[in-house]
Amino acid sequence: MPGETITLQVGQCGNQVGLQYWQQLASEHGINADGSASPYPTNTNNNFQFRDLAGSTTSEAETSTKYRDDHPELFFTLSDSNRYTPRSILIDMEPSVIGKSTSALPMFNPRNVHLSEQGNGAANNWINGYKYGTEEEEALINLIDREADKCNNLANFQLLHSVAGGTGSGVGSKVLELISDRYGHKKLLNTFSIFPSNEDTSDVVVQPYNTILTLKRLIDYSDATFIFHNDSLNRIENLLFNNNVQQNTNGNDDLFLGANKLIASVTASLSNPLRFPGYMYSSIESIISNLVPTPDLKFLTSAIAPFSSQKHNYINEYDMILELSNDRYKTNRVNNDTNYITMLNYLIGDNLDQREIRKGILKSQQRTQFVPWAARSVQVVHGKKSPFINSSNNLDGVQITNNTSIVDVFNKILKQFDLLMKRKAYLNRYYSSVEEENEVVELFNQSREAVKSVVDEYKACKELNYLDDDEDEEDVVADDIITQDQDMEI
Ligand SMILES: Nc1nc2c(ncn2[C@@H]2O[C@H](COP(=O)(O)OP(=O)(O)OP(=O)(O)O)[C@@H](O)[C@H]2O)c(=O)[nH]1
Ligand SMILES: [Mg+2]
Repeated sequence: MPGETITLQVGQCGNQVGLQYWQQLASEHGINADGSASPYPTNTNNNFQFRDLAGSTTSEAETSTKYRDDHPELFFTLSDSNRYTPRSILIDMEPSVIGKSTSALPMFNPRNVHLSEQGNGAANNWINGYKYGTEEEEALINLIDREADKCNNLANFQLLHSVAGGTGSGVGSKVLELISDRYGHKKLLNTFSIFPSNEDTSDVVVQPYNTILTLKRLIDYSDATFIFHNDSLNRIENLLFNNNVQQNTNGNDDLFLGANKLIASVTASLSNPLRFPGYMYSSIESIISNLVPTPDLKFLTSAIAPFSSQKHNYINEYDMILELSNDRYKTNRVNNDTNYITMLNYLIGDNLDQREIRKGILKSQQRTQFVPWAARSVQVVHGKKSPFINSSNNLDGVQITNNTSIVDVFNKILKQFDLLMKRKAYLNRYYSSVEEENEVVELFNQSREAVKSVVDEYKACKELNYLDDDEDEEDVVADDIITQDQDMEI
């Protein structure tokens, strides 16, 4: 039996993504906004019927919790009065976003909400968020411990946040540190980290500072980080829904709604085999260990197949696997030089055709450029559709990969960071005295170095002898590759 997952949603982005995520999980398990459960449908002769306890006086809610084939309890607690509550902790430094979430989904436990008393937010400043998290350490740990105590067999913590603002980045970093300190060796810690739009100008000029500082904590404490890039999410949304996200927006909530649904879809799919058990993957640990071969290579990318497009109501398994390998649907940009380390395709549907899957795997293996030392393994997870969802698609697909496109993502951030740092632009927002200035500069330098080392690692992993344990040799390899890349640019 898999263990439970505790979610921490921090800051505006974390909580807005969190709302979509919980709405999706709730609908997949037939849980209403107030936490009450719908009766569990059973499939007889392809007609869905509600299981009934003939002659029993058992209430509808009890019936629905006793006779289930799914496992909502991995993500929800169930109260004595048969109400489901997300195993989630909601944190922000201003009240409006969480207020909207708890109104939309009263199933959230109000005791799991942590809000700053001042209520002004962290003003897009990692240090403000981090300092606040440090002051509130005890309250945060109490919340986390209390939720952990409710689990029989806690498997992992997952953090939803943006890396670029002040709260999700700064308080999020503190939360990672606290969890790692207390639970780190025993429990998995994974993050869903949203990266800002940086194609034109980033919407807040200091975002590269916040991103670099957050990345250092992700590098130090996370076991696996799923990266979502707002630019790529907008692009996929335009492709899927054939609209222009930038023009169809009115107000901040709508601006991110489509992107957040995409993130929620990937995040929910990840745990599909645990919540709707089949014969594959009985734990989150086994899924993550398939994706992350060494702790130095733990930044993951995903792709979402065009599940909502009317053109694609029916798609077979072969086509789905190929669609998922289409770079257009990746949540972070990849290019021709991208090498893959691991690849996991989730196909979620009923009665999957094994022959089509095998054909798809073979084709995808031929088309994918793997790093030379990795098993050229295109893996397929057979997910089950929720009996509560009456979607018009026969098959949903999500792909999660570990690949070297992270080099470009991180290099872009390093470049933006260096431009700011060279002129110490806006650096004074991060300190209030000369002593603090030195500390802050040191903190930035350490963080930059850590991010650069991940870039070097992902470059080095393209080599055949990457796994050799001769450190000197590895350094040489890294240098060689940098030189090669520079040559190519020229
Ligand atoms: N995908 C997505 N991105 C978001 C959302 N909300 C904000 N962002 C992005 O996140 C970054 C800003 O982070 P926020 O989450 O708003 O900031 P915060 O964590 O609340 O921190 P402060 O407001 O500074 O206290 C910007 O790059 C936004 O584009 C959202 O709901 N979805
Ligand atoms: Mg905010």
